[in-house]
Amino acid sequence: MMIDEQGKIISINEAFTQITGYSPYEILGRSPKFFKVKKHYTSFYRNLVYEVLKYGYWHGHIWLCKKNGVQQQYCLVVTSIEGSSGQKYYISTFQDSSHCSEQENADSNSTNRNNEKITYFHLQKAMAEEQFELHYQPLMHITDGKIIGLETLIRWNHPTKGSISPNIFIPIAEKTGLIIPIGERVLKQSFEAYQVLQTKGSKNLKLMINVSVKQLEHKDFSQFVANLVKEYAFDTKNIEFEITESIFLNPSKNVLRNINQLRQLGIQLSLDDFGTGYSAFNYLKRLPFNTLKIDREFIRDVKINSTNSILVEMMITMGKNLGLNVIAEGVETSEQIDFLRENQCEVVQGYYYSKPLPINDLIDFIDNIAV
Ligand SMILES: [Ca+2]
Repeated sequence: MMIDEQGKIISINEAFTQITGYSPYEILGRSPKFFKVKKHYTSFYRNLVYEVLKYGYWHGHIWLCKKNGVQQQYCLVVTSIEGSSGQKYYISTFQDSSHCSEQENADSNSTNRNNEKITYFHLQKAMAEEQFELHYQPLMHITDGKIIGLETLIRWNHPTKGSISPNIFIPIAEKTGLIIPIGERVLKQSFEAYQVLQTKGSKNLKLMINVSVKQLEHKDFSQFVANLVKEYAFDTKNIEFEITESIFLNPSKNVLRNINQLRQLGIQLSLDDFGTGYSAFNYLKRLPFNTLKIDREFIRDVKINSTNSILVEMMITMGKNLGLNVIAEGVETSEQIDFLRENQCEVVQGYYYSKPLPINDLIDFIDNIAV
């Protein structure tokens, strides 16, 4: 997490989101006071700030409240650095306290196991009580501002803990095997929503659905999809499955067979969160992808971070040279749109156009563009 001289959070990394459950949208621009918990006296925080300002460094244990309401102790290190024109920045990194000492390691592991058990139980309950909800984020063409498709995103509306990020519960769903029934439900509901859009007159939109490698490892996955395609009688060329780069780590026979069969069904494949994972560019030719989705991490500060702007340019050029569609994720500002336009990346997704919407709001959104 990076904080500027005015005490505003200006950058977080993906690990931060994974640990806390907060996305950049919820955190950027806020004060670190956001994470205060009652377990610490005000003097604790005052002392921390004093030491960072005086010595440029602080480390110690700190309790933080994650988005799901769970308070956890971390090892925090804060260091101050100076920017090129003399302005100060503060970098805070925190690690699970288990990394701090062996004894704490043992304690924390058993706590983690308990958390997992609770979450597994909660996930099952969430399925039974239909606490999952699908939202759909529009994919937009920047030259004419028309919608060309949508990505299905899952939410967990917990009755007491509120909205829980998929970053928190999908890894547990994957670990426990619950990703199979959850993924099936996501597919079925997405198809239903897509059918609604078609009856409302939105034909030929691209339907993009996130598919976990764990789903692809299941031997019956492509058969399940084939049955669904038959049931809904969609033109499969409009259906695209988003898969992350972890697919390249020793894909099993089942994964390769499922991918083949999905391709035979006419389903397109998209490489999701491109740039964050394992893929050396030459991996790209190994599996038959149609689309690259450039991860939001690169898009976010593309106008202020020259490394990222070079990387994004490269990704766009490379994707196009390989004959792939290129989509930029997490687009929020007109500056980013300008940059992407200059670099011929025409399809984008992000808050600049729309956040993920429930199906009825998506229908309104489409109607409003059409007017
Ligand atoms: Ca995705």
